[in-house]
Amino acid sequence: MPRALITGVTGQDGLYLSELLLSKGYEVYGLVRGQNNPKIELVRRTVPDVKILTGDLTDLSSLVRAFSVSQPDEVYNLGAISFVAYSWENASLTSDVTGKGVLNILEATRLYAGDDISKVRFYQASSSEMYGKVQDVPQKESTLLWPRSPYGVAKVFGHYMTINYRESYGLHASSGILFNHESPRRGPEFVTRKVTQAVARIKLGLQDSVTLGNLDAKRDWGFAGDYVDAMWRMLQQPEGDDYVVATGQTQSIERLLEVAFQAAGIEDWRAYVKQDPRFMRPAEVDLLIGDPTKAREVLGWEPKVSFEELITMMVESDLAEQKALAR
Ligand code: NDP
Ligand code: GDR
Repeated sequence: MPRALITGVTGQDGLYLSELLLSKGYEVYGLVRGQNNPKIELVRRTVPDVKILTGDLTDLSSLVRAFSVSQPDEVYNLGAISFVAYSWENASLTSDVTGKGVLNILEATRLYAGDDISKVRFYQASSSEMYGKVQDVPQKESTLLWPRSPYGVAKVFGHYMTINYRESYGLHASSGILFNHESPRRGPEFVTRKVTQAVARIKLGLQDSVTLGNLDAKRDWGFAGDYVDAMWRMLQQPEGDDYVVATGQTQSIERLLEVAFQAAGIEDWRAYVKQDPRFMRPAEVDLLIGDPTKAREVLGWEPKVSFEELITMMVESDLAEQKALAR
């Protein structure tokens, strides 16, 4: 039975990846940070077969212990401070967790492997935010990185450190440059879920409007359940490498609003949307659209859920959740 260690198991991707690996017969260990982390219950309820370990990406010895207990064949580093807006307010912490945390887990991986670096494979959750002020349209693996937030800068550090461990030590290390991916499990701080949750509450008469920031930004949005499959596929290749994972299509926030409100049977979204500079960012990433050709050709990966299906799925899930809460 192959063994996997996942950091960030309490997050959106951690839950989907746990389900995928368990369905493939893996023994799955999940790293959970903090004392009495409330999300531990979510993991226990959603994926009860995951074995929970305590640890933090900023604490190398906790990572070394997690490796020693789990003895993994595959490591998926999904843990991060992942909210871009928050990263300006907590830039140093974001650098420590999202950036230097990658070095810590790479080092723990190398210490665990000892003389046999081939005994473990490593996945790093890199991000399209690294492209920032985009230098190519669409963005591909070779596109110059130009991050626009402390989060993006920290991810660039993690990305290059992953490549460096591959080149320096021969570690089977892959960096998945994933574009935005969403689901009913998406945190409510991110724009898709903020919108679908608000649409559900507006439809049920629990809220009058939703207040957003920049409506012009464009993102390449896919379904998280599809994207964790690409992570797994990367670690099944003969060599580690870097891959863009994206749909190849981009949508504006305005289009997101149109689709989400329509999914709840509301045609005129403009009547319910306000803007506030509070939600604008010091530097914006205006346009993301990925070129997933390499992932398709090498990994045989393709997204299965369309943007419209994704947003409709999220609105329906939020309607059910809000109805249950209002009862
Ligand atoms: P989430 O924000 O849902 O999950 C982040 C996870 O990281 C949580 O489990 C969180 O734990 C954990 N974490 C935070 N701080 C630490 C720490 N100090 N030590 C250990 N773990 C920590 O993110 P997603 O699931 O959406 O994303 C997974 C990864 O992929 C992240 O690295 C993200 O940056 C990256 N990514 C995501 C994309 C997306 O569109 N979703 C696109 C590209 C990359 P806790 O619950 O305790 O806070
Ligand atoms: P992003 O996702 O920054 O792309 O990072 P987010 O959903 O936060 O923002 C997307 C775009 O929407 C605009 N926006 C708003 N965003 C939020 N959160 N709230 C608002 O009210 C709002 N109004 C407009 C933003 O300005 C932005 O342009 C996500 C995270 O998952 C990262 O961890 C990941 O690396 C990238 O996707 C790829």
